[in-house]
Amino acid sequence: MDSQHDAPPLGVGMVGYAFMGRAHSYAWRTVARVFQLPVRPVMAAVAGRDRAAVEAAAHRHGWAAAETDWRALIARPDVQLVDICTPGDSHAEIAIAALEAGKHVLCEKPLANTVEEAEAMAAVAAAAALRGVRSMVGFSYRRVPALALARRLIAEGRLGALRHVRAQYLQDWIVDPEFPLVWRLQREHAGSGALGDLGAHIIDLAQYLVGEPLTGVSAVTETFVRERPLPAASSGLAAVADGAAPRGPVTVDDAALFTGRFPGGAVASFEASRFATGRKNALRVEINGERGSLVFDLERLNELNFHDHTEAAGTAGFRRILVTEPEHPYLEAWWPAGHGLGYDHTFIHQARDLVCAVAEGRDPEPSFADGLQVQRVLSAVERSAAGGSVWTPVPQPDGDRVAVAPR
Ligand code: SOE
Repeated sequence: MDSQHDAPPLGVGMVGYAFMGRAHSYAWRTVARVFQLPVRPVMAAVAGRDRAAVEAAAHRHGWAAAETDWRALIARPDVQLVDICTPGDSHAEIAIAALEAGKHVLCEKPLANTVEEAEAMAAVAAAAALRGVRSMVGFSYRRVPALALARRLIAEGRLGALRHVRAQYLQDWIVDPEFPLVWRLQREHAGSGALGDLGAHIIDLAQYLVGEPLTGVSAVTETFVRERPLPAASSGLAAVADGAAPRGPVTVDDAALFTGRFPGGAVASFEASRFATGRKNALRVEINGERGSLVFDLERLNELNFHDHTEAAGTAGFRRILVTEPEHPYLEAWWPAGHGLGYDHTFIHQARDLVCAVAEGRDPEPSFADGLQVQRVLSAVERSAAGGSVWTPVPQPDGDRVAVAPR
């Protein structure tokens, strides 16, 4: 019999089953078939408010049972790990309840809608960790093999002292002003707009790749379309004007642009937008150091471009590393070299890293403390933009404010 079948079970319960829930379900279904794991994830139950819809989702995505109340899901004895795939306004309540009930937690990004919520979550997570209860934030792009390789190369000093971080995350799905006012465009549900949804990813990636937290930011944000038609199912958000379809205010940013500084001296620029026509899911990062540069583009996610500036100038230049060799991060379990991976694999790698940490009694990364740090940057960006792009320090993980003024 396959050793996986002998591994002890780890019951997983998931809350929410929309886009992220589908991606996570796929990962939970697949992870033990690809990686040799010390525990065997069992898809015990999924929770959602609508009984018919959640039962259909359970059936379709492979969950053994369905619950209509997330509290019932947490209380199930066959659930040891709670995977939170809901909008940000419910993350804190669900995560704290699960951790206090002794259940490990995977929480989708951004960790919360406010710094206060994230602080509470990080405090509960730190206390839970002392009891062996683990928590992790779903910054899935850390699990792109090329980006994990970039991290490895930077940590090995292959770029030398870092000078520039240039990060963009661009989409275009709400360019049409008639696109409805979905939850992602409402501050009370999403916390912020492109900033928290897309900017959170590139903030986390930049901090992960550099290995340092941002010390401060200067930002502009913009909401290009300020009113949108209400989604068919919602009501009570706005008045009907002269027989027109009811509309409601967009209460989040459509785009956020900001600069930042790292303690080691690198300067950074970030751009997150849902209005970059033609850009569907374009996440790009370039890092320049004194000894070389790295470039990553999610649309070519099996590749990492590397320029070694210590090579002779006559032949130096960017070269493409095809990140599909067995020695590359995560690749030992996949296909022969050259047979690339995709967006979906990042969620499988995330599930693998989490269950290994749980089984081995380690704290996984990114931790809730890392999620809190990203939340502090998001908040600093909003405060900077509101104050006319004023330089805004980011409180540091040790609690001290690092007073870094722009030079
Ligand atoms: C937004 O469109 C979104 O789905 C993000 O919420 C995800 O985190 C990202 O992976 C893809 O884009």
